[in-house]
Amino acid sequence: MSDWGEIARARLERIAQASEEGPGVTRLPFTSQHREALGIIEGWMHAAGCATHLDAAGTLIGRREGPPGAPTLLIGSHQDSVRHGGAFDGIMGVALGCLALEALGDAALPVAVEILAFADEEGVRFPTALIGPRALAGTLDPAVFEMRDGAGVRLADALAGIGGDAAGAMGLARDPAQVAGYLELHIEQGPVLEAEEAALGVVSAISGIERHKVAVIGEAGHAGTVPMGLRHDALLGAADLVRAVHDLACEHDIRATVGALDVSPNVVNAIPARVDLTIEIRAAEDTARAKAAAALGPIYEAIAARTGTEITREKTYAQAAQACDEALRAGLARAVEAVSGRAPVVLPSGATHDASAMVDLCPVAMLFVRCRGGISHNPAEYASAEDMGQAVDALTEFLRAYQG
Ligand code: HGY
Ligand code: MN
Ligand code: MN
Ligand code: MN
Repeated sequence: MSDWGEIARARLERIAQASEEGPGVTRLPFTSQHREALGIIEGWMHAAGCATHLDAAGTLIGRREGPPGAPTLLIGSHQDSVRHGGAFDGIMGVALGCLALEALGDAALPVAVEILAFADEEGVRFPTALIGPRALAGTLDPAVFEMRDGAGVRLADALAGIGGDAAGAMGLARDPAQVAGYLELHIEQGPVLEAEEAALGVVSAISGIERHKVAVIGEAGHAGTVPMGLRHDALLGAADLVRAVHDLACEHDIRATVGALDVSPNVVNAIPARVDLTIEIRAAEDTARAKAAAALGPIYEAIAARTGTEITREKTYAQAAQACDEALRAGLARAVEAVSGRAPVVLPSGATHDASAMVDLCPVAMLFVRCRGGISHNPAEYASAEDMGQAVDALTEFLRAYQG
């Protein structure tokens, strides 16, 4: 095992402390935890021989110069986590990118290299995500800066709090001719590599995703006096909907989740008046996702009629499915084979990533690292030092062989 895996383990253990209290890692964008993490990541980038700066979208960039006028190869992932998430999702890709550059030493490359630590991929604090990659790709919608978090803080103000600048972020679009491509190393967050007994995998495509905000509106009433047949129980409607979403996903062979649900008035002796919930749909093909989303309409109508409720919905987010670049994939596959002695597992990504937005700027490719038990978005998320060491070796090998 290369020492790089051991160094990665220690660094990730350290940066996991840059978190709110509570189980696992909670490091949301533009917070004091994010600021603490930036200081640590800057050290990683300096150790890799990079000059660093924070761009206006809150992305920390470590740059290693290449030949004059050469394009730049981007390597990165996100620094933020979900609430009480794991210590590897996102940040591991930043750490391993820095270590591969460190391992490379002063070997000449035909390109410049930038390591990118994006501020916000999870979209947990604000109802948007991917600000950093979208700024670089020139696809950032300025409206996102007016969005507010649960405490009413404007995104623009939170961004300014760590030294970013909304107006400046709108001017960060890179010239595609100057970008050779984008690589993202990421924990698999699923069970496939473990089942295949493989440390590393090369990603074929990244699933598309859409999110809906749904309200089931019934009528509050006394839990003791209203007969069952006369109720308009919002939670009964929501319960039917949760089951219907599950069954729809199984039928369409896609993934759909009711992840958040809020009952009001949420008291023991009142019939629920209203339930607010989210529905998230993911699929490797956008047509499959659209078909499943369209099937929700009649489901809402049937449940509303059956339970005497009204159901409203709003699509709040969508990201198209993205294929990874063949040439970059082939380079990663050769590198994985060189360091592991076996052709890599090739698999789709059910999770979305910063790469999903970078594809609007340049060719992208992803290297997955085995995830114990396929557990992620959970404090138990784990990648072994050995597998991380192999990922660093593979990325170093990729860079050594890279012809631009
Ligand atoms: O939700 C996702 O797929 C990613 O982890 N944000
Ligand atoms: Mn991630
Ligand atoms: Mn995640
Ligand atoms: Mn990502």
